[in-house]
Amino acid sequence: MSGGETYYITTPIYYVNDKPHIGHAYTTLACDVLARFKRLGGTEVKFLTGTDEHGQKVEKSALAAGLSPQALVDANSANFRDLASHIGASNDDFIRTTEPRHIAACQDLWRRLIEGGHIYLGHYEGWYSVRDEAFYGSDEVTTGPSGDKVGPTGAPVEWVKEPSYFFRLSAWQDRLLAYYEANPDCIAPQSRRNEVISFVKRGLQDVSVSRTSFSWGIPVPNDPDHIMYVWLDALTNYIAALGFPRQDGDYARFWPADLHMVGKDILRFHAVYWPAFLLAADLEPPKRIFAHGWWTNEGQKISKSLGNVIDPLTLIAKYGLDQVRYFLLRELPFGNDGDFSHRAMVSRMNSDLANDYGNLAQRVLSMIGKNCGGKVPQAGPLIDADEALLAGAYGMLAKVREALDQQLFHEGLETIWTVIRAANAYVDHQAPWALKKSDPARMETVLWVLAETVRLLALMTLAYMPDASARLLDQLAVATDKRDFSAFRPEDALAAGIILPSPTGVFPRYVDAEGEG
Ligand code: ME8
Repeated sequence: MSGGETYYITTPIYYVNDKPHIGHAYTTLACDVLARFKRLGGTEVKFLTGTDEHGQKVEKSALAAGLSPQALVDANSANFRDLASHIGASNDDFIRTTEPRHIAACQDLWRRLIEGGHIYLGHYEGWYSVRDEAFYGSDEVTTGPSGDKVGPTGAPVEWVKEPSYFFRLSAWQDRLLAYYEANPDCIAPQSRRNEVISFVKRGLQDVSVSRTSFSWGIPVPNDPDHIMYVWLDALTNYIAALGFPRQDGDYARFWPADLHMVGKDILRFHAVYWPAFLLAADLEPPKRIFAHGWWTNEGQKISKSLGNVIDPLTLIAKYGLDQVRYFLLRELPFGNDGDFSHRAMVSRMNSDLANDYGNLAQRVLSMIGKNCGGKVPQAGPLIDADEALLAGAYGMLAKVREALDQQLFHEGLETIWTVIRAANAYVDHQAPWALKKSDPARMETVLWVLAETVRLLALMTLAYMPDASARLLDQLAVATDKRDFSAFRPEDALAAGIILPSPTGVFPRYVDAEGEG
């Protein structure tokens, strides 16, 4: 595949002191859909996720748990690796910041920044939040409800005073603004881009990039009293996974990243610090950073202290993997904040999946089973209604691709559901059950048009709901080498006479113990 189109997509690397929750699952899932969709289109994809294992927060958690930091990160990193596989993520790599390849990349980046005169030794005195692993200015710190000082996120801050290396971020304002200007799509959504630009326009201060008051981090080259600030360390994972400091191989093929997917909480690190570090080191900044919104649970902020953290594995066990994947990407416009509720989940599951999509497939496949001897029917001449449905179905690919190129997952699904709804209306109008006696040839045509539409729908939903879509393709006896977008054309349409397995439903209705749904 070398020489063809490539796509490099990354999730944030998650802090290991937390247990994986729905928010982490959401970001990884969004990346997974894009990675799968691109692969189906023949693009060579690298999809990276991993864990962020250094920093004061981890050191503190380990101490509290009576473990060495390494033992803690080994145990907890595995939870995130498992999460990726439980939500069906097709990541090509999983990076841990305690790995030698990552440490080597950070130290090399540091050397480049020192050699370029972008880092100098000074003294840091100011506020630091261990929970956010972030430095805050006095103007960002307020007194919280319990009388303690808190940062803008509500996390406690403490006053720290220590020798520190600084990155000369203040020198990068104009070059960052020029980068945003020259690359209008590099930060999305637009409202977030505007926020970043106005933040940079207000002026940038140099950032502290090393710590001396604890030791769980990557040693600064030639100054072992210092460890690197965890964000400089963490951001470097995106190039470490490509083999940096080597600049051949994967680095040459995949850098700059096509997309860093992040939550809105960490946009500033990705859209301001990271491009500045890269530009200073003479490396290219990423092509695009998308900051999505935050989920709440039944209207409340999700937090460990409120005890309302949603465990993705519990959700999957309760509703099903494809159902959860569908819900998370359909329920809200990607980029907005949203609320998780049992009611909304069940409503999507029953109305969109069971009633619309599942029922369409089930009706068509069982009518073929009963009336066409379980074989793909033979299409006769097509009438306008047939052509219209098929044209809509073949037209989906370009529209969904356009939506996904802008990370508009919900719009991609809306396009697909327009065809599902049209197909259900077509079944009602054409009434193939009534044609069985009056015009069996026409019945075959109608059922063929529908089966071909279901084939296209199943190809279209493969990236979002891989298991259910594959089961639909199984039921249409679609060969494994015809399960990508090269087969999304009339030349690869279902051929009459092929024997189909007996149909089984793929989207069950959800019925609550309390009778809800
Ligand atoms: O910030 N809703 O790691 P982290 C939606 N290690 N998404 C959510 C969410 C919610 N309620 N909660 C978390 C870090 N997320 C750093 C990143 S990258 C070089 C270093 C998702 O474990 C969202 O993507 O706190 C958010 O940005 C990320 O988890 C934060 O993960």
